[in-house]
Amino acid sequence: MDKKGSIFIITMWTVLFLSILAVSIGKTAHMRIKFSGAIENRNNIYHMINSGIDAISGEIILESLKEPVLLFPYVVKKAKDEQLKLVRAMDKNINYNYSFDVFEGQLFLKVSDEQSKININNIGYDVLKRIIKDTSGLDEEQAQEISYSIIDWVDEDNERPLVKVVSNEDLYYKLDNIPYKPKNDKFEAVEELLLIKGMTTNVYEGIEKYITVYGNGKVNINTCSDVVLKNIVNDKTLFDKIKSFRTKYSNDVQNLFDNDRTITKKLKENMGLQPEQEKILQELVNQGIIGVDTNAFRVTGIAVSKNFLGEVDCVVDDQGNRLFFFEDFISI
Ligand SMILES: [Ca+2]
Repeated sequence: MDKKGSIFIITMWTVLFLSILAVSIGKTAHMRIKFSGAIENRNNIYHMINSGIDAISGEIILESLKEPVLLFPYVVKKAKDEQLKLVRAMDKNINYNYSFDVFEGQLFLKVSDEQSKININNIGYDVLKRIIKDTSGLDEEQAQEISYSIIDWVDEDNERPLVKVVSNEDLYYKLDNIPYKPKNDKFEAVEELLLIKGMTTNVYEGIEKYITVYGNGKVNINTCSDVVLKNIVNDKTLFDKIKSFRTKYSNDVQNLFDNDRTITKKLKENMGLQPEQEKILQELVNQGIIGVDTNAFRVTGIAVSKNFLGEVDCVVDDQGNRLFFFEDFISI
C-alpha cells in the first residue's frame, strides 16, 4: 500500500471515530436535558401539592377558630359561598381545582372528613363485630373471633377473652407459628390490621373505607356514612330518624347537630324519640362514641404538569399539622 492510501485510511478511521464520539455526546446531552426536564416537572408537582394542602389547611384553621364544633359542615358552607367547585356536598366531600400558571399545571384535591369513619383505637367490641360482619360476609362466630383479636391487639393485657382455644394472646399467635405477638398498643395505621391473626384481605378490604386511626376518637354524627351509622346505633328506628334529620338540614348546616350535649335533645325535638331510642343515643354520646366535631381531614388528589402526574394522600388536623403525608409520581 502506498503512503497516500495509508493517510486516506487513517483519515477515514479518524472521521468515523469522531462521528461516533459526537453522536454519543449528543445522546448523553439529550438524556441529561430530558432528565432535568423530568426533575423540573416533578418539582412543579411537588410544589403544587404542597401549596394546595397548605391552602386547605389554612381554610380549616380559619374555620376552626370561628366554630370548632361544626368545623366540617362550615367548610362545606364556605366552599359554597365562594363558589368553589362543590361536588357531592351531601356526602360531605369538597372538591378543589387549582390552576398554576407558574408551574404549567393543575391540581385537583378532595377534602373529606376523616372522623366520618370509626376510629379503631376507640371502638367497642360490639360495633367492631357488627361492621365486620356487615362488610365481609363472615358468620357470627368468625366475626366474633376476629373482633376479639383486634381488641387484644390494642389492649394492654395479654388475656384473650374468647376462651375457646387458649386464654393467652401470645400463645394464640404461637399456635399458628406467627413470629410476633399482639402489639398491646394503639394502631398507628389501619394497615396494621393485616398483621392480626385471622385477618384476611377480604375482611380488610370490606372495612378499610369505614375505619381510621386519626381524629379525636369520636365518629361525627353529621358526616358518617350510612354503613357506619347503622352499625353504631344498631337500631333501625333510631338510624332512620338520624338519617331523616341529616337530610332535612343537609343544606342548612347551622341546624345540624352542633354540640355533643344536645344531640339527643335536638333529635327528639325534631323527629320525636321513644324512651328506648333516646337511651341508646344518649349512651353513645356518654361513652364518647359519637360527637359533632372533627379535627382530622383527609386531602386526596392529583397534580398534573406536562408529562408528569403526582398523587397525594394526606391527613391534616385542625391546627394545620400533617398527621400523614404520602405522594407518588409517575410519567404519563
Ligand atoms: Ca392485648
